[in-house]
Amino acid sequence: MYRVKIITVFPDSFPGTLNTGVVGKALKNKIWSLKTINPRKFAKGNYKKVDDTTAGGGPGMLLKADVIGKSIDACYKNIKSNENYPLVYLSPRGIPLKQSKVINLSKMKGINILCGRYEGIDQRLLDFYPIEEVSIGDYVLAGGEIASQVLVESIVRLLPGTLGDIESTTSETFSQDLLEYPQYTRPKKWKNIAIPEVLLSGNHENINKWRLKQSEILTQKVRPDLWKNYKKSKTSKK
Ligand code: 6GU
Repeated sequence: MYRVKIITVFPDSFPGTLNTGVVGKALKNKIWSLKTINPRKFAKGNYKKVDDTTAGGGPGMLLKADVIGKSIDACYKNIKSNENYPLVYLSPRGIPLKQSKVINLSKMKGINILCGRYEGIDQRLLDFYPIEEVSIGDYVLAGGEIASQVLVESIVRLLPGTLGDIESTTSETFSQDLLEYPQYTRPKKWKNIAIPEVLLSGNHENINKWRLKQSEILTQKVRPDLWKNYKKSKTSKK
């Protein structure tokens, strides 16, 4: 069972979308488990403060090192080797998430995730713990909760038993750098638009060729960055 622990000041956000579809089914089938840790549990005083103003002044509040530190320690309490349970901090400052990273994370025993909120966390947490800072894209969310669901869903769908055999074949080698080709289903004609003839031909060699070509055209057009990688890996594999 792949163990997911999430440190969040908004535990009500979970399981959220992670309870639906194949990922929710995998949760029920115990392919993975989910636990949230609310830092407030470790906060002191009447107000149970988890955040405070930034040293040096300026706007916003930071999650406190003492409270978050205790939350991280709680995640690792019953874990023998930390190496199999990486600690990921979700923040817009992190390394952009890629499928290659998702694949690596899916091969671990589990993951501990810290969701950022407010202006971020005390820098000493990042210096003290082996934290991987990860971003899900170049835009700013109000917190890491939705980002963590993105990350967990991308991992769980790769775990053995989550997807059927048919679906699981698409994450192969350098198809990773290509966008998916256009797909069609019945009716054969819709608003007077027909399904491309080759797809109805029954000739699988031609169909595969057509699909690859369409993927290449699309990738070249909308993702020149992926297209560059694809061409590079294609020539190096020849
Ligand atoms: Cl992981 N967190 C926040 N707050 N904003 C983001 C993000 C994460 N990734 C992209 N934007």
